[in-house]
Amino acid sequence: MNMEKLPLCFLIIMSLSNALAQTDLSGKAFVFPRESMDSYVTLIPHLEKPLKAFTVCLKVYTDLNRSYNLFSFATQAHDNEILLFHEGDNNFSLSVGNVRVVFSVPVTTPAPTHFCATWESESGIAELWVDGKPMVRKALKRGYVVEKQSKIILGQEQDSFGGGFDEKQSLVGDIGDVFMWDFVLSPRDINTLYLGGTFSPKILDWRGLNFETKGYVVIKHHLWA
Ligand SMILES: *[C@@H]1O[C@H](CO)[C@@H](O)[C@H](O)[C@H]1NC(C)=O
Ligand SMILES: *[C@@H]1O[C@H](CO)[C@@H](O)[C@H](O)[C@H]1NC(C)=O
Ligand SMILES: [Ca+2]
Repeated sequence: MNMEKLPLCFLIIMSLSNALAQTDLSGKAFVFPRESMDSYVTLIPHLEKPLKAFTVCLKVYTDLNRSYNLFSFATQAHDNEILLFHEGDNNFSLSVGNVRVVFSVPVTTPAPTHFCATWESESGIAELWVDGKPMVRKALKRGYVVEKQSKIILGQEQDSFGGGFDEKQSLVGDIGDVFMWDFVLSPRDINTLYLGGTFSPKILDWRGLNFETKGYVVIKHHLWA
């Protein structure tokens, strides 16, 4: 066999399967049109090593008043390895390694809202940015390392690895522009993202997303600019 042809063949097959597996969701959102305990989206990350820092950004549009999940990253050991969660009463929590800090967010009428949560092991500092504005930052799990063997789920909140859903914690509404980095983005970068700019994230990229949907989830044009 020709040694020059083999790698080329291989490359073409690899890029084809990549193209099939990854979807550019720019301009789109996942819509969860009704409450359920069996509709969700699993995101498959590019995560090669444990995390000593991260930034997760996403956009959500809902008129729910009750608690609901924004981003649920579970491991076998910790269902809330990373969790961004609305607790009710405009309290949003970020959990790392099953430990939670709560941010009180002044929200008025329902509007598409941009969130970025950041955490870094070295300082233990957790930040929550809402529509480009920082909440007061807090201490969370200093020295911890986030495990990489994970299930990332949108729409439902995991109480076990890939399961343990509660319909009263499901998202009803739209979610999109989900990105995740393995470092803490600077305030300037978070502002750029909020204003519609993009960077190339390593772990999750909305412009090349590997995902699976289950149940009643629809992909539609997003309702925000
Ligand atoms: C949301 O819940 C709060 C407190 O439970 C209540 O005062 C408020 O009217 C609710 N808002 C809506 C839109 O249901
Ligand atoms: C929201 O936070 C406030 C202030 O910490 C607290 O009094 C309230 O009980 C919290 N509400 C929920 C639903 O967690
Ligand atoms: Ca949980």
